[in-house]
Amino acid sequence: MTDIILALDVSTGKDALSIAKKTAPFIDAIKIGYPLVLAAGLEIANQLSDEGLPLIADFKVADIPNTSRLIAEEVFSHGFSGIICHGFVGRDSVLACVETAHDHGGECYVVTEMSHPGAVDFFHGGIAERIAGLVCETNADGIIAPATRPERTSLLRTLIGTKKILSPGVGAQGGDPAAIASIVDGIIVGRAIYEAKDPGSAAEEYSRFRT
Ligand code: NUP
Repeated sequence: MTDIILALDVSTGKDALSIAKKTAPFIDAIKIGYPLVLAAGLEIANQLSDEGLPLIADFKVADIPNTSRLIAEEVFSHGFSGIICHGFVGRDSVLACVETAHDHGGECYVVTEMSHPGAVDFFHGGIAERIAGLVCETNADGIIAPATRPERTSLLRTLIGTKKILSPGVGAQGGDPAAIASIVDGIIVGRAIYEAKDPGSAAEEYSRFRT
């Protein structure tokens, strides 16, 4: 199964709610993060939940275990079903997010390698592969891996087996959904949908890659 996940990085609650409504029939989940939450507050999550779609909190949590756990508790008490954390912080911090997610019946995704060009400065050379190992050891639910580098995401697939891969970087960052859809469980799309003249039609276009 390949889901379409809308990255709703708009800067007002009004835009977020309107785009969510227009795109909801064509998407499988909504991901929000700092841009929207800092602008509209975490309460926006409760309002977005009216669409009946899973909500993923992309705070890329990267802190000591206690702080990571406090962040994750706050996330799950606001109705999110998933959280994204960084993996480079190490096993104990990842575990804090995973355990808190599971305590609440939610999921935790760990960033293994980012999608932007600069990601190769640090994530290459074995780091992404080590993080993939950590994902298995901590019983995390899946990884975030780049649509901009399908060959790397395919390699990471061999390391995590059937755990989920959510993949950002299609559209605005240049990734081709056709090249990644068959190897991942979810394609994350932001600007190519929410900046489109007609976000509903743009989402419908991407829904071709849903399986
Ligand atoms: O490696 C990553 N790349 C990435 O773009 C990890 C992410 N979480 N993201 C997020 O995916 C990014 O913060 C944004 O919310 C979304 C991609 O948006 P866009 O480039 O499609 O507009």
